[in-house]
Amino acid sequence: MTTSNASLKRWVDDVARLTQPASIHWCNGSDAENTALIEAMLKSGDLIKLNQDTHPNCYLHRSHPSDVARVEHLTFVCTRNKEDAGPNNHWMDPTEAHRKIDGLFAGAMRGRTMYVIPYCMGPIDSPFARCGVEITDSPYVVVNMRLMTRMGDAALTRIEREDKYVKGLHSIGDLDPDRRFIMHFPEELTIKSVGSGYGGNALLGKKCHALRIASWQAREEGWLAEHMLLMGLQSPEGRTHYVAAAFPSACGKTNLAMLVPPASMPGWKIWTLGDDISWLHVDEQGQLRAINPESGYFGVVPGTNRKTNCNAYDMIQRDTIFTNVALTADNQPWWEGLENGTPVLDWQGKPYTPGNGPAAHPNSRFTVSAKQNPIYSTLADAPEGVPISAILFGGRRREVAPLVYEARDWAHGVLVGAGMASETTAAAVGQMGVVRRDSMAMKPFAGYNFADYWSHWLKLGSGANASKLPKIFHVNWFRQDRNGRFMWPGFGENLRVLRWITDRCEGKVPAIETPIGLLPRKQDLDISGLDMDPSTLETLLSIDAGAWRQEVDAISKYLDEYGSRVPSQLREELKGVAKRLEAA
Ligand code: SAT
Ligand code: MN
Repeated sequence: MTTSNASLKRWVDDVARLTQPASIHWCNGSDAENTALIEAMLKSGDLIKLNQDTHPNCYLHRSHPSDVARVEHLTFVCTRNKEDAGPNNHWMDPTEAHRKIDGLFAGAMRGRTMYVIPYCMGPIDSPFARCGVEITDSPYVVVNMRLMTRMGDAALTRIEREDKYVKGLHSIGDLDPDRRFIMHFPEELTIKSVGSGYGGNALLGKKCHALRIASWQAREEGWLAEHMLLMGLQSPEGRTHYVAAAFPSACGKTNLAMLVPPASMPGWKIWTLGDDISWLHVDEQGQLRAINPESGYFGVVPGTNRKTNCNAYDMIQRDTIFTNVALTADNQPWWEGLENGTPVLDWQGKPYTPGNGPAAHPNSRFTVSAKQNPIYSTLADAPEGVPISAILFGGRRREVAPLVYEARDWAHGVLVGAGMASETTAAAVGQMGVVRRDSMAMKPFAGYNFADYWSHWLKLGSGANASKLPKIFHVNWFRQDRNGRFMWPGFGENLRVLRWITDRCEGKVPAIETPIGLLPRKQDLDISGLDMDPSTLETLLSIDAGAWRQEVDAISKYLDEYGSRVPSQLREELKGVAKRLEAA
């Protein structure tokens, strides 16, 4: 197989000349192709067959022990002008970056097959979808991309028609962390990644394309590419609100997107459209709409069980690729938080010894088709996307941030998102549990200067055509008491908060004006049936003016890091909060 598109053909030839593969395989996305790849990986040891009686069509992949998470310090945005990448990104001059990484690609695929993967991010017939081609020497990447994107013939047809696509070049190289780089060239719609086979470093359609490159494209074209889950909330009366929510990696996006309503809220129904990325645009009626560019989930495994996320638990019992989980004696996948089974081999395949660290890697993952989700919304395939009623921002904050508050308007909401902070997690290499600013949960993913990104958000909301903008909220499920215990039960009970949010969207309940935004009245947030005393709810819904003054100072210093490019409107919004706090 090959292509009728001359530029694509030329690029593939050029890459082959550089990387010297033994053979080239154009991926068509068929079942037969997938089966053959899995067979080959079982033979090579890249995959391990799991217990097929309990987990039909499930496989385990063990990545290199030094290659288990995204590597932000090795991830670069290479723009001609350094300022365009901004202080939020590591930058390298594009000429220098190409030279450096092409050196690592030279001969990198010798003896290996080079796979050419045409893929589409978003419904194949959607005007908001965008295509890409990933070239890789990893069959594990191919089978994952098949689940995570619309990959194969239909995508290739669209690419040949449009003649515009993101070029992604990937090789696992020798997996030496000293020869590992993830480089983005947004001006050339190009990604080059070498030396890692893991998730966000290697599945280039995901974070590299659908966020870093897409955010750049989105600014040029007037839309938004965001690190947001996408879900529908259907009330007992049958009204459905669609909500997009930004949380940093490993802060519960997958769980929230698949929420199971608590017994206390009969008649509510949740629909999942996406668990990680949303592309948003203002339609001709001035309504903000969203599509999920992905077609699968690459979710955190540990902690997943019938109680925390029954939908995810059910869908990963078949046709799933597990990465870096532990194994039981009868070859079932095992992870911390699973209610049954005993691990005998840890994620590295070594005999499991309790006390020697977790059995499954904390960032172990499942890859599964979204269609396996029992509450999958078929609107995830709608070319026009869904109308958005509310945008949520949230992080892991053991203090300061209340359970929920509403921004006063769009511009204030942009400040709420820009000032977001969260404790770091195992999804990226580095220290865990440190609070850092993570604007809109995009710190690792915005493909350009955050200051310009905030301006773009403000501009999108002030456009004359944006008449039906969603409300913006901030939530924090992770508040802790003095003894380090979580104060809010989380998981399904989060629907109680989401109900308040939809009540606000429908104008059903008033809210309390505070210096930082609008908070629920206690009587509007139902805690009946929860083992929670009213004083806890009071704390969850209160604002410590002193702590917030410090927060405002911290946000102000953070904005200073972005210098004169910071939109003055954002500073004005922050001044407004400061002034209201002063008066409080
Ligand atoms: O590794 S990924 O970027 O794909 C997952 C995540 O960290 O959000
Ligand atoms: Mn993510």
